[in-house]
Amino acid sequence: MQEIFEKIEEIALEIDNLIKTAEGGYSDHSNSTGDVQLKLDILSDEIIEQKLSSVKTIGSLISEEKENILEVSSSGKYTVCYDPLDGSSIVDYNLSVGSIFGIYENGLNAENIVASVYIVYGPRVEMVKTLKGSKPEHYRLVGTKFLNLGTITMQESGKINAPGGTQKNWYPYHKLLIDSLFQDGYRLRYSGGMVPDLHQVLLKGGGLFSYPGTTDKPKGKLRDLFEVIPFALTFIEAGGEAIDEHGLSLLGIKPEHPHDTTPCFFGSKYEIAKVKEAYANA
Ligand code: AHM
Ligand code: MG
Repeated sequence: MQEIFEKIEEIALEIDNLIKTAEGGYSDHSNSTGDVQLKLDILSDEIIEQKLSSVKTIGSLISEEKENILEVSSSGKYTVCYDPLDGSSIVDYNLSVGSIFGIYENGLNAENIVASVYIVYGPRVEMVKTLKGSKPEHYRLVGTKFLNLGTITMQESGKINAPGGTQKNWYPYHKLLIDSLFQDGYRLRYSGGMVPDLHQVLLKGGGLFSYPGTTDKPKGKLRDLFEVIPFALTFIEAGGEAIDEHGLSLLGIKPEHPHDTTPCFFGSKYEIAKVKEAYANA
């Protein structure tokens, strides 16, 4: 596992440099979900594949940007699933974006995730590393080294509300939930990048990030293996919660296909209890 973490640190430095120096805009290609890929998506994906395919403990790699699983070593016990550059719709407008990694052992179910790492490329580059059973560790890039800033623990409740999805397509009970949080004094914080948006909820110790099922996308938008499950591990180990639209832990989901999506809610305990209440009779 240590070698995987070291490679991810090298990847973070390279992708950070790429974001700052490479050409923006779209390529001529689409990914497996049908999104037109940015040039930066393709280059970031290449960096990760090249760095991780030499790690002997990794058996296979699955990228959000590719349809197929890449087998890299027959002796490797881990599968690493990654979103190379999350935030395609905002990176060219100079908002913060991220990379997300989920490390799985013995099959691609949420209960088999053993570690997750995400990197935020913002005014600073930060990384959060979570091993199953331990508190998430928070790092900041200083020069070319990641400095450990300590562990992350969430409080019982927070003050921010990050509601994803197109509002005109929200179900009425979801709108009631979001409106009630604002009525209670919560402040809107939503950039359109799940990595910085969730990072903010975590570091502020509480609040809610939601990406619900909507009338046009009943299964939500965010992908299980690359986005939802890695962040679920981080939130739960930090003492928060991460649930689906049935109020069940996101660490129980069993994707049928690598690119499946699930409606998802991440937050501190108080706000997640509010989600369960709002969705109970949905
Ligand atoms: P991407 O992987 O194509 O970048 O999409 C994922 C992003 C998340 O970071 C973010 O939470 C969500 O899409 C935002 O979607 P929307 O623009 O519908 O709010
Ligand atoms: Mg993404």
